[in-house]
Amino acid sequence: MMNRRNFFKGAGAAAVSALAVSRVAAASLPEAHVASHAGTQVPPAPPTGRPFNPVVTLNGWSLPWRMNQGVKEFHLVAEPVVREFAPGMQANLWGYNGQSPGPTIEVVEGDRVRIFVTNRLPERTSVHWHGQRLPNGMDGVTGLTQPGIAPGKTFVYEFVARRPGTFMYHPHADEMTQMAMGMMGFWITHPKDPAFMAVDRDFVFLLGAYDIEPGGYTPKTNTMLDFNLWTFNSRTFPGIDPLVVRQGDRVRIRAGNLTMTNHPIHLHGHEFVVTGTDGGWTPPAARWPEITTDIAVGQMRAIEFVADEPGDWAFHCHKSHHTMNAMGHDVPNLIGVDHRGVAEKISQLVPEYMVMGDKGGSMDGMEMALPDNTLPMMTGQGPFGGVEMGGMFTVLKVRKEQKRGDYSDPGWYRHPPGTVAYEWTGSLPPPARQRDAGGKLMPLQHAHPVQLNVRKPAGHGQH
Ligand SMILES: [Cu+2]
Repeated sequence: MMNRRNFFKGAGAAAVSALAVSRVAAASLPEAHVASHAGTQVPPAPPTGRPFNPVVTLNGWSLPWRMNQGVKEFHLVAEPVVREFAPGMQANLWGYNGQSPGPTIEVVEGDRVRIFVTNRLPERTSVHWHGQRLPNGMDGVTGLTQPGIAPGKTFVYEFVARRPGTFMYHPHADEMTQMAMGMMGFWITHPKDPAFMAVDRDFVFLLGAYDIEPGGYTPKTNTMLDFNLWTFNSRTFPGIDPLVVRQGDRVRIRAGNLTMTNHPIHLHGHEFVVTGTDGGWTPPAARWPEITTDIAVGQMRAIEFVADEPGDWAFHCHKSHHTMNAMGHDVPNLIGVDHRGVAEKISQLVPEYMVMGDKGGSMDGMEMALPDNTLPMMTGQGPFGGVEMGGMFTVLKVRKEQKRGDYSDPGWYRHPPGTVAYEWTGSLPPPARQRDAGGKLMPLQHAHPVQLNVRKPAGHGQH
């Protein structure tokens, strides 16, 4: 169960004064829309303002607005939230309007935009509109271009969305803490002409990293490198929704990176081109085909491809530790070590001792008792068994029968007969095998004896 007491302790005073503010400003503040579940919410066609093709935020949503004398008005509320990373694990994060990441803001090139930002955090904040052309005083850098927004206060940002493209928003106040707690969101400025660079499906998400002790609920905000939860939009596989598309669709996926490291994002079964970066659309002559594109810290990338190969295609970060969940980083490599006999002896001393990893790291089929509120390191059941993935991993589902605009999960792919890898049970020719270990330069002299280094548990006396 969640412990909500600690969670609200710090924010209590802020919540009270925020109430006072909203009473005073009730007449002029637009409604602060809130999302309470972590499923992908496909936005409707824009009800007011200029037309555009909305994006689909993976496990997220787009913030509704109101038009006020030609100005598009949004209301962001910075506040503590509870985010489910995947079924079985929730975290105390900070976010916007009930969620981390915050809702996606969608506007059209040339729109005058007014954003009310209410701070319900226990400390000051600000919002930086990452990548935008705007008046300097609207850039959201606490101390440099504005005072911090104190708890309970509401600030107004107003500018014209001059440049179409892919943007992010995040605090520029106590950033280490606030971004490590999940404060970030996506911003799309659509082109004036809805036909420009039009695609059939346009997905967006932010890359995230958290360090949450197994069994814990709150990220450790001082962590610089050793994170243990790697997320798309603060979700980990199998909690990340699939990217569902119709065969033949032109698909765009936009991702932004607000973690502390780079993420080589990799798509199976298709080649894509990078059509957009932080700075805008990539000129067609400057695009080249790729299957993996690295997204550095603070960057955004838009990739595009035609989804012409039906199937369930893996889509993930290619750092293999980023497709794993918490635990297991400090374990020595025991592949090839024969534990027979040893395990029994150790078990007499340490009753809960368990041999791990002598045949590789596979956790498939292994039932382990985990602390409450923890995700298995590698998880997810597919049609052929355990997928052994976590973290930054999901599936691009390409289906012929999928209707235009339908994002509902079609289930697992049904492979045509004879198109799945299968077990060979006939006779085998002898395999070709390299036997010359050193080549001409360093010929193999003799077989080396195997050296085994034994580690002793720390603090157990002499060797
Ligand atoms: Cu990664």
